[in-house]
Amino acid sequence: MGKTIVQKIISAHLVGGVEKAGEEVAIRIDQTLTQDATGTMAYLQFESMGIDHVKAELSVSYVDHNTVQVGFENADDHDYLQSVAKRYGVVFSRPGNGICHQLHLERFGIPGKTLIGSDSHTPTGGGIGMMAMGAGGIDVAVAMGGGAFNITYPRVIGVRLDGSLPRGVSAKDVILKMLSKYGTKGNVGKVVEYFGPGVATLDVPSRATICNMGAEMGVTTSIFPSDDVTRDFLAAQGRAGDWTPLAPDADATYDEVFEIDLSSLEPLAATPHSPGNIATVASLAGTKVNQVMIGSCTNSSYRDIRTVASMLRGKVVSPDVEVGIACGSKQVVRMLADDGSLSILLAAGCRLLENACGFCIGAHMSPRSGAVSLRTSNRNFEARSGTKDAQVYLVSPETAAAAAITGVISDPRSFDMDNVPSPSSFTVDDSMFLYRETAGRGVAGTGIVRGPNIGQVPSGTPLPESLKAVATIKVGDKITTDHIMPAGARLKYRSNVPAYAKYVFENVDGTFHDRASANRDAGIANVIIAGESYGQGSSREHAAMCPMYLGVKMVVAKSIERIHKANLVNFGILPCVFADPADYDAVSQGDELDVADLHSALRGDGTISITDKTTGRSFKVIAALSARERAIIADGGLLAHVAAVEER
Ligand code: MIC
Ligand code: SF4
Repeated sequence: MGKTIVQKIISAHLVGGVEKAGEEVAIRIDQTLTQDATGTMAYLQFESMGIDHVKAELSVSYVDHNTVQVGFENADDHDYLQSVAKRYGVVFSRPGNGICHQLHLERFGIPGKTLIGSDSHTPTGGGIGMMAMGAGGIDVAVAMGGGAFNITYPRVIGVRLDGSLPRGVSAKDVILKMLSKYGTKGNVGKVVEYFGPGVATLDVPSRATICNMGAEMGVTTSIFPSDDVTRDFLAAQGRAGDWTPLAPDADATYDEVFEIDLSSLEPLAATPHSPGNIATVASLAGTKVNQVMIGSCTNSSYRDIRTVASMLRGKVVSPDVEVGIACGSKQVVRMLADDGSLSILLAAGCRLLENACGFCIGAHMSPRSGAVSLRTSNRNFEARSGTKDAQVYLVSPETAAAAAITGVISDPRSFDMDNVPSPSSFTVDDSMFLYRETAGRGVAGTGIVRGPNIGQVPSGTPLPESLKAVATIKVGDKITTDHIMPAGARLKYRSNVPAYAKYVFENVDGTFHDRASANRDAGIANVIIAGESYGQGSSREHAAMCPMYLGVKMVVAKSIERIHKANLVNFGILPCVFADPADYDAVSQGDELDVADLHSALRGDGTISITDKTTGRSFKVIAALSARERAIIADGGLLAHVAAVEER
């Protein structure tokens, strides 16, 4: 039977398991990427593995998240990352070079290769035909050391694209259309493959935007074919030799097919507070806007910002709107400077921000209280902008620029704008990538710089046979990793787990840290009770690592998202789902729970009985884990497991 693109890539990289939807397979990883906010822990874990140098074909360490440098912490992290990259053979992208996903697409992505990154938007690489996936830092560390990456062999959603996008409608509207169909939950274990005649009408950055926000659907990854458009993009980046064609077999079949006629799309927006709340821009027109932020790894390409500049040419932004522009890379900034777009943006009154994650992660540019903020980024979770009551809408660059001019949400189709063709040559300047010559082997004897902000990775303890526990917190559906482990102002504690753990669930229940640590100190295990789609969003393993540090032993939810579930396992927290979702309603926060016979349950089918001592009821939960995951949990997490295996 014919294969889809993803099936072909998996077959070519398979090192273990059976190629059957729903089964765990192990695949070889060609390239890895890290960013600074997850990277310090990833490299600390890599160091603890005792491997002499990286074994992947290419590993790149980007610094793009924490570049604000208020206090010494960010700079300590940067120095550590730079020194560890040199020592172990990792290419280092200096702060100021740009956002990891945009840079990786421009300079390193290769069709048909596998990539994992310690960032959930790593699937951006699908725009160039890579099988690119987000993962926890420790999984990236394992892949850097030449180890396999484990995924569920996916079901494939084939999305057939027809027609071409009308003027004023762009890639963001395509992925928002996808989100209106598939939502942000219920897509675990699937990948999205785009095909059909409409594919050829989209340039690589547009394809990358679409793959980037596939992360919001919770799919493992999204991918486009590698065709003439891909070839021309690589050639324009001076990388013609990296191109290979990639297409599904003629008789490939998809598990389901969704058709989008690009010509019929209209401008869309994700309304507060979820990327899955989709409305048409027309239906929101007239809503007063206080802030417009253009950039992030979703929409910060030359095409995107140049289009915005063409809309702002000769105009000044509304006096009531604060407008910020953050380009994706130094390449983008230089090209906009050379073609005059930068001057247009500055003349229009835009605030030019550093080419980094910045506003997207709430590191700066938080809107004023109660503001309406239109952003071209990918997540509008409550409080992520840094302002809890801000109303964040996710829109295309065109819709953002229209609002910047008028001060209200406006349909961009009636505005003048250039149709920006894909450049025949990009400005290539790799001077901010260090250690390319020693990539893959490193420089032995390099001292690793560890400022006071560089802490240690906490270690887990083996899973006991039974737990005397309490339901320390009960939360609802769609709890994101931003709810569990806030970023923004707290981002600087990423390398210091005891300091960062003080903020677990900060915006959900400010007392959680004190209650959980008191339980831990009294020998009582903490259990998190949650609804659907627990752990949506980012790959940050701190959302497992910090709860582990606070003595959380179990999460019981209606469903758990892929990367977060893997992170829970890696940090020795048992991820379980209710056998009967109705039992969720019967457990209350504060209930005392008895959990018995854990090891025998894990040796069996994973069904665990919990007695709620407060209500006297018993209910069943299921730990659906592979044999590999069960062994990791039993030993108290991946690092403890590796040490235990060496000892045995
Ligand atoms: C995000 O967009 O939420 C982040 C910040 O890039 C995260 C990574 C992190 O928390 O450091 C992600 O997407 O994985
Ligand atoms: Fe950075 Fe935002 Fe992209 Fe995350 S989503 S990598 S914070 S730009």
